[in-house]
Amino acid sequence: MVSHPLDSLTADEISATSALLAGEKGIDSGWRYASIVLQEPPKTEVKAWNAGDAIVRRSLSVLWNKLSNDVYEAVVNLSDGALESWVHKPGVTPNFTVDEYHDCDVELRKHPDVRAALEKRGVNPDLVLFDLWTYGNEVMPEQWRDRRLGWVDIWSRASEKGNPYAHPVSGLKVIVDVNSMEVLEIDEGHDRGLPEVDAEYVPEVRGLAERTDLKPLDIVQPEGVSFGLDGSLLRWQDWEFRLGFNYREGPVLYQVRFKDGDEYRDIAYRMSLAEMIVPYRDSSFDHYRRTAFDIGEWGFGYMCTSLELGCDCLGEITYLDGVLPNSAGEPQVTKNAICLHEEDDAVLWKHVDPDQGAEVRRMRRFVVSVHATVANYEYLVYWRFYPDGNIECEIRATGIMVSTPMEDETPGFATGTVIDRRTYAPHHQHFLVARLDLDVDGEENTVVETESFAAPISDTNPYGLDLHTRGTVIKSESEAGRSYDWQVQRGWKVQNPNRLNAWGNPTAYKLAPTGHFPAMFDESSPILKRNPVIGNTLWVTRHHDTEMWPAGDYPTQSKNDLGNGMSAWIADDENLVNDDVVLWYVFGIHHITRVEDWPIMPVDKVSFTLKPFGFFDLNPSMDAPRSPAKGSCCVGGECHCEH
Ligand SMILES: [Cu+2]
Repeated sequence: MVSHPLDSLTADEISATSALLAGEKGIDSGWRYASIVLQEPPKTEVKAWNAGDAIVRRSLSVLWNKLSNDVYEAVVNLSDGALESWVHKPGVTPNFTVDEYHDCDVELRKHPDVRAALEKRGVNPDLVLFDLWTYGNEVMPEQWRDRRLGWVDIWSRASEKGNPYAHPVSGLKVIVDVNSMEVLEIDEGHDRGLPEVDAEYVPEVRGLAERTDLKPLDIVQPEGVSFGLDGSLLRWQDWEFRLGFNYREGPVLYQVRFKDGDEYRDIAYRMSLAEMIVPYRDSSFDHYRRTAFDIGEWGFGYMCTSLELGCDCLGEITYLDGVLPNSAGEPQVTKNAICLHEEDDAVLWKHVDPDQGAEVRRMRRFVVSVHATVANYEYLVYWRFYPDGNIECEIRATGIMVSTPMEDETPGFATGTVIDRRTYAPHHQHFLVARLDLDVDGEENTVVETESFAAPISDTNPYGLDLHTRGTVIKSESEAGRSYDWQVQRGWKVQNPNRLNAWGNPTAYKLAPTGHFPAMFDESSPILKRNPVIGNTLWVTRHHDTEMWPAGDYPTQSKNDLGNGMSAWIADDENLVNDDVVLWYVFGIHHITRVEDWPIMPVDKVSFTLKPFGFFDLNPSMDAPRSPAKGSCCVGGECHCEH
């Protein structure tokens, strides 16, 4: 049931879209769908919409003809059952699909030349995994630049139940036309064999006994949960937001508000992860093509997997299914793709008065989470809401690192770390770009770059103690790209200059930068042309409904972001003062590989936080309830502690 204009497409709406396109345009098995997604109504329309108003539903499809490789964007009006637009998009390559990944594996598995190349190296073709990757334009072979081109990495497991990413078949890649699944080239370099590595992570395969000294730890909420979900609308404590899910971003948080007294106050219109770029920082034969744009090239939502109670999420969980199309345009349901739950997070606030005793409140947080498996890696995404007004986005990366055999037992390795016998793991970076369409008390906002500095010693500052702050308004898009500076504790406040708090200052939310690292690329590197966004910590743009993907609408096989990406958006130098602004925060993991990340990587965590900064007139969690003390010594200020 659709009850709001921002509700994600239902299975029926996906089916209706492909059925209509089959009828109107003869779309059949000679085509593939890259995506079918809700065509979100313009922000102005959504904001003007009231419960009970009519909802006009539209889908946006991207599809291509496998024979001609011609790409089309189709907008279907689902309310009228009409095709509203059908636009040819020359010169672009849509995202790759999960179906192509699987089809490629099936085709290569039976391809005689591929099998022969593996057997020549003593690799059992029945124990390999064919890992299809997309190309950046700069590394595509010249003669195939007009094709839908994939390159395939080959991995061998030691046994049927062994780690599929245990042994890279180093020095052997297959180049495939992904439309026809024709093998264009078997690219053969060196053969370094399969070193004897300690790669197994499943206890039974390792022959390892699991430890037995852990007692059960369970989370129970005997009276149920304290949140409510009404359609896509989530309410918990003072928070309210809508939840969406699509093939590209995975979860999307819409219309995030906080109830302050009787007023629901706007904080954000839309928040999501808009791109992820993982360049491997190693130009050798095995790795020079490895520059993954996992969101734009593959789709984060497509990679989301089903979650298991007790393993992935602990406690009283509400699960939501992910409903997405396959490449035939049929709906596919990922059961339990999104986990919603409350968590205990230690202490929210506390003070011990020697006379009156302790006042302490537990921090409870509300979490929206998904897990995506992107080939060898997993990304776990947590959007967390706190009673003090904080919003946190945390990413955990785990899974299996890409490894590579070396020619000899070199102890040090320039572009990676030696992690096993004659094996290194190349250094790489995981850049994430969060799209944060903040609306602090409405759309008219100004971004102020804040810094701290020591005031010089003077008559009024004789001990040099004075610490001052300064703020610089980011005036227009020619100033869009901002870098981090640890020395001045730089941060960014999104202020509403039209609304003052009780103490006379503009209400604001602050982006406290963490998890950022410099891109460390030569200025002329092709990856920076494809995605210049990674060259800065933060970008600020004026809101446009069409400006969604910082590396461009179609980053697969792209040369640059000039079509509809960051460089194009900021070229017109639009005003950013007292206007509707969007923040693009670049963060992630600078992964200098570790031995301890092998054979499976314990989660690496990065996060950033949006904090109220004068948004409220005081701590908004003053009404947090006392937790009933359990068999403890202090209750309601009275302590009877036995020592
Ligand atoms: Cu990594």
